[in-house]
Amino acid sequence: MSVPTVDSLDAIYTSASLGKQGERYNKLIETFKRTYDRSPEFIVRSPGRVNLIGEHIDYSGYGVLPMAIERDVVQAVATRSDTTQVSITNINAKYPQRTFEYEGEDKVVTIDASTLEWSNYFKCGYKGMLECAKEKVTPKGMDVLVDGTVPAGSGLSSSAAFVCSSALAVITANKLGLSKQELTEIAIVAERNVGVNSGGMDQAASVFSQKNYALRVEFVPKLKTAPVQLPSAASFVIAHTLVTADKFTSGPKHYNLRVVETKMGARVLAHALFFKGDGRQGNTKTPDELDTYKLVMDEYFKDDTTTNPQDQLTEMLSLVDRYLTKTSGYTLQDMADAAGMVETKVVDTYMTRFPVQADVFRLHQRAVHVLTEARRVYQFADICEEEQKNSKADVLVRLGDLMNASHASCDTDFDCSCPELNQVCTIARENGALGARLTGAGWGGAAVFLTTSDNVPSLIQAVKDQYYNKKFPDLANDQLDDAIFPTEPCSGATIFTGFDHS
Ligand code: NG1
Repeated sequence: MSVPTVDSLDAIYTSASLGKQGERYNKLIETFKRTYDRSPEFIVRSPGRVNLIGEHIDYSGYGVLPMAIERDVVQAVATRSDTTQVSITNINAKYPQRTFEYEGEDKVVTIDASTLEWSNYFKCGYKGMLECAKEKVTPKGMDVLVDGTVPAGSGLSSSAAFVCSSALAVITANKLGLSKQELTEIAIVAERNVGVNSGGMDQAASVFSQKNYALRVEFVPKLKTAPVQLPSAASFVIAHTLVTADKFTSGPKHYNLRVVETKMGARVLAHALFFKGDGRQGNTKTPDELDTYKLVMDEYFKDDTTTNPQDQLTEMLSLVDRYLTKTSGYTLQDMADAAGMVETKVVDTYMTRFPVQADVFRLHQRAVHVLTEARRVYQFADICEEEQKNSKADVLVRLGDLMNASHASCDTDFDCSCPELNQVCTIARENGALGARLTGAGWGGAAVFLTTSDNVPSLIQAVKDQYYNKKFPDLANDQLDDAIFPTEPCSGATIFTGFDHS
C-alpha cells in the first residue's frame, strides 16, 4: 500500500477546518514562489498524533493505540536537475534557511546530533531514504518549504511528523514509489539519527492513520496496523501544559534512560527464566535476542497455545515480582550481574550510542508499568470492538477508567509525569472528563481527555480558567486555542497535488 495522492484538501482535513487549511496551503504556495522563483511540484503532509493509550511500551515491543491529529508538517517541494543541493526554508522565520548535499560516491549525509538544529529532522528523512535506496538512485536536488503546526516538545510527535514528511518528500521527488510500510520503517530508523532511541509508534501513526479511525499498531513480529472504530459518543480534547519536554536535551535522564531500564529489565528476567541453573531449558534464542519484555513473553509462552495475551501479561507480572526483586533500584553493577553480563557490555550495548545518567535503575517499577499498560491496550481495543457489536451505556466510563489507570501508572511506576500534567488531568476529571492522561513521552507536553461532545466547551473553559489563566495569565486567545483544543481522528501521510502548478 503506498501513500495516497489526493487533489482535494477535504480528503485530509475535517470540514470545519477546510477554510483555514485552504488559506494555509495558498500561503505556502505563494511563499514558495517568492522564495524559489518557481512553483512547487507537489506538497507532502504528515501529521502529529495523540496516543490514546499504550505509553512507553512501543520500545518494549507491545502494541499501542494512537490516532493522527489535524496538526501536521506540510512541505512544498520542487526538484532540481542542475544540482544535487537541497535547500530547505521554513514559513516560520525562527528557523533559518539551510542547504546541504550528500557527499562522495557513498552518498554520505552527516548529521550532527550534538546540536538542536531544525534541519536535522529533514536530513534524517533524506539520509533514511538514501540508506535504503542509494544503489537505485542519484538523488535530485530539491527546493523545499516547510510549515509545521504540531507544537514542538508537546508529546504530539512534531519530530515524527517532520521526519515522515521529509522522507516522503525525498521519496516522491526521486519517484521511488515505496510503500507505507517502507516509509514508516525508514522514518523509525532515521529518527534515531537525532539522538533519541525512538520506539516507532509515532511514525506508524503519522503514516498509517485513516480519517475517522484510531490506529492499533503492533510491532512484533513485524510492524502491523489496523484501524479502530472509536465509540461514536467519544470526544477527545488535547491540552498542552506548555511545559516543554525536549527529548533531545533530557534524553539521558528521561527517555533514553527508560529505554535502558526496560531493556535491561527484560534481560534480567530472561536470564533468570532461561539461562540460570534452574532456568527453563529449550529456548531457542540467545540472551542478546531477548531484550524486550514482548520477546521474553513470546519465548516463555512459545509452546502454549491456550493462554491469551492478557493472561500472559498477568503471568509476566508475577514473574517480575519473583525475579526483579530490588524494588529500591539496581546499580549498574547489580543490573549487569542480574542479567549475567559484564558491566562494560551493558555500557557498550545500551548506554553508548544513547548515553544515560542515573545512579539507580528502577527495573521493577518500569516493568510493572510496561506490562500493566500493555494489558490496558488490549482491554481498550476489546471495549471498542465490543461496542461496535453491542453498544453499552457505560462504554466511555470503562475507557476513561483505563486512561486514568494509565496516567497513574505513568506517574508512579514509570515516573514520566510532572506536576503540571497531573494538575491538568485532575482539573479535567473534576470537570466532566471520564478519562485524562498524559500522552506521548511525558515530563511535560500534552494530556488527552475523553469526554462527551456536549461537555467539550465547558471542559475546555474549566482548564483555561483553572490552569492556563492562573499559570500563564499573559497568553493571548489564539495562544490559548493553540494550547487546548478538541481533536478528531485524522488521516495519515498524504501527497497533495490539487493546486495550480503554473
Ligand atoms: P513523543 O511524545 O512524540 O516524544 C515518544 C516516542 C514514542 C513513544 C512515546 C511514549 C519518539 C520519536 N517517540 O513520543 O515512540 O515511545 O514517547 O509512549 O521517540
